[in-house]
Amino acid sequence: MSYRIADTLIAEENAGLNAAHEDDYGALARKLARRGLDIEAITGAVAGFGVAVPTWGVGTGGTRFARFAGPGEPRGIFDKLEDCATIQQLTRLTPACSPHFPWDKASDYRELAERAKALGLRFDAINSNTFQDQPGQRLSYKFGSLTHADRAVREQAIAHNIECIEIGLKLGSKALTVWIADGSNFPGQSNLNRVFDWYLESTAEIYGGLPEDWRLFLEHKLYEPAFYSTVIADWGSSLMAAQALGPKAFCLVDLGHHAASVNIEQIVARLVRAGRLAGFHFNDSKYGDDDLDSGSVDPFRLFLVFNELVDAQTRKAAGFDPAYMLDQSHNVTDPIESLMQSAMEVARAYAQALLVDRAALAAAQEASDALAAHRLLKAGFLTDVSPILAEARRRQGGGLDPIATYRKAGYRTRKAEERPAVAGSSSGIV
Ligand code: RM4
Ligand code: RM4
Ligand code: MN
Ligand code: MN
Repeated sequence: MSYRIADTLIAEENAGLNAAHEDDYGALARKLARRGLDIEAITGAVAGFGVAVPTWGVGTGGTRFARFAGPGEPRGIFDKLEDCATIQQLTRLTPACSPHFPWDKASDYRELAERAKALGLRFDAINSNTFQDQPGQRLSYKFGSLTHADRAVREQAIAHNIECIEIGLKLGSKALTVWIADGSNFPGQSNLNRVFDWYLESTAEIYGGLPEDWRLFLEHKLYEPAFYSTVIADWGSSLMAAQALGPKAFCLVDLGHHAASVNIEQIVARLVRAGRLAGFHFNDSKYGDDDLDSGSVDPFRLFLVFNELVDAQTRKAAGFDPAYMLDQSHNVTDPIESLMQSAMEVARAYAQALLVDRAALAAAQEASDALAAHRLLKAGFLTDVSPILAEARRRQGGGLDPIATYRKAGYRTRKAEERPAVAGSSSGIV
């Protein structure tokens, strides 16, 4: 039997923190009441919020220079599920995980689905991978996959995506996320229009293989690993493709996939308006696709994204049903701690955005009162909603201080004993 944190330990740890927590929650309730806000409504909304954990995030990540493995890393998808379940057990914010194939291949998907269910998890969007070659693979993706000049390579990449849908059906997933690394390193290396035609042709075949109730998430990224041009570099290309494909195709926003100064919240607003926002891969960055922990560098930007989302939710924007996922690389921390912290930061941004007085904001905007409008946003952002997050966790059996309880439990040490390091582990992104 592998080690799991006992619920009784969480209860004991919570008991020691509860008096201070209740004091803080009561104080925040009174403060919000003075602003005409009912804390219970916010706590209820946070309790209903979920963000999926990427299975590749529970392994230690690395850079193109090195990966410094940590102790007790998951050795395969079953270990990864256990770690994902631990994150959910303590935070109650991550009821689903988003798998990546072929990294998470299993010999028996029914067994995998049952294991996830027993751990209280479900599967969110399936991620395909045609950005690497796998051992024994017939044709190489070195010069592209869905947009390779050779039809046979394109067909192989399409077949992989169809296989991902088949696996996803067995796991109860309802979406496929396609991110391709295709692009070029030299001006002139590829015809910028021709490759887009191939992208549309290939994704149309994948789209044709979607079950009725599935969605296709198209993920754009500015650069890397291609450094001159990337086929689906931006939200404009992504939206053109989604609109060409049909109503089940949507545009996924990975926060790290834009030029450094791009206004991501405005992109979110445009995609909501077009009815094509798939959802998010949350992370943070300073320079590029850094895959740093959500909210660690620029929590205000995360808040501004949620400000757009709450705006859309409040006015019941047509077709608005975003999927929330984390997509991070944990190079210097315990991935479980980073993922717990990140899920809480994402929920924090949501709670802060819920505090914004939208009627007053609309009035300030109508009156062209720029400073008043800005102060209304800041009032949400600057409120410490930690007691709300803690209360939402506590009510669902989670930890008042998840990271402290995780450390107290000695989970990682126990896993280091149970999971001897294996060569060539599929953990983490390098
Ligand atoms: C670094 C740096 C060093 C080089 C390594 C491989 O980015 O440029 O000079 O030794 O790469
Ligand atoms: C990419 C992109 C994809 C993720 C891979 C591992 O940069 O963000 O979503 O699947 O990394
Ligand atoms: Mn991503
Ligand atoms: Mn990325």
